[in-house]
Amino acid sequence: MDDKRQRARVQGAWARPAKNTSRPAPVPTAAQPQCWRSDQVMPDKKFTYEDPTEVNRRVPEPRIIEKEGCYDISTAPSGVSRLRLFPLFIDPKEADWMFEQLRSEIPWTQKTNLGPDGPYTEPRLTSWYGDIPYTYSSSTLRANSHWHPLLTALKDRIEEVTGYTFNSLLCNLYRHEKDSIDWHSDDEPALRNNPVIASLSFGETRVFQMRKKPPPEDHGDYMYVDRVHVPLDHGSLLLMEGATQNDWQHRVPKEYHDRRPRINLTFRTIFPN
Ligand SMILES: O=C(O)CCC(=O)C(=O)O
Repeated sequence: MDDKRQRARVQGAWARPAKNTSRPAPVPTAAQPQCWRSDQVMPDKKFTYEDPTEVNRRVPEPRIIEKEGCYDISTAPSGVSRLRLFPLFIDPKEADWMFEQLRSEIPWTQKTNLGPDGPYTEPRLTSWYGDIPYTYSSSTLRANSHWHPLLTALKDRIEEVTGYTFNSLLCNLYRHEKDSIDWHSDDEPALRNNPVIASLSFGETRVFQMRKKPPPEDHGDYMYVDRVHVPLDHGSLLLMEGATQNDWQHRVPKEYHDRRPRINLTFRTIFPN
């Protein structure tokens, strides 16, 4: 990325003419123009190099994760941030009919949040399953306490494979390329410290982007942070564990060419109070 801040700040300066020069520089007089003719001798000058005062920082290329595996994306005092990707968690044929059922049978709604510039409607549809309502961005999603049987079956299958248990689910429907979710971490107090999030995707592939939170000395500047991109395909499962929600943010950005609908289910564990 071309950015002014990327340029090396090399400082140099024209040194003054050496004191004991054998060729004295001609002094311009009123009769002489204030420029040098080709037959005149230039004053003896040297270019002196000084070390750059600032380190040249590069914007790192995003790391692309698309193969099945377990990836430690960072290690910090807060712990290891770990992703586990299962690209074909659901067989594509099975995923096809699941997608259709979820799209038509989940009670989708469009939530209105309160941001710094006032209320705004989310650019996607959502539905929340759990024992208690879910509050984020200063507004609350009513809980569907009666789980759709397909959602229960998917939760059971994920619990069996991962060894984790979940009691809540946020469903997201991205209707087209303009639907998105902005940078955030799943770090609401009700999720407690180091929550495990299991994210199951159906339909159109969209890129799940992650960026590491910057160190305090960068004062909230995300320019040079590490980035990870995970294209989430039809039937894929992504598990986020450890310090991932503490140390990283994620989003699914808008796209600029046609995209078919996509459903994402994020299973979580909510602790009341
Ligand atoms: O759609 C996705 O893959 C991400 C959803 C998400 O970030 C969330 O529900 O918090």
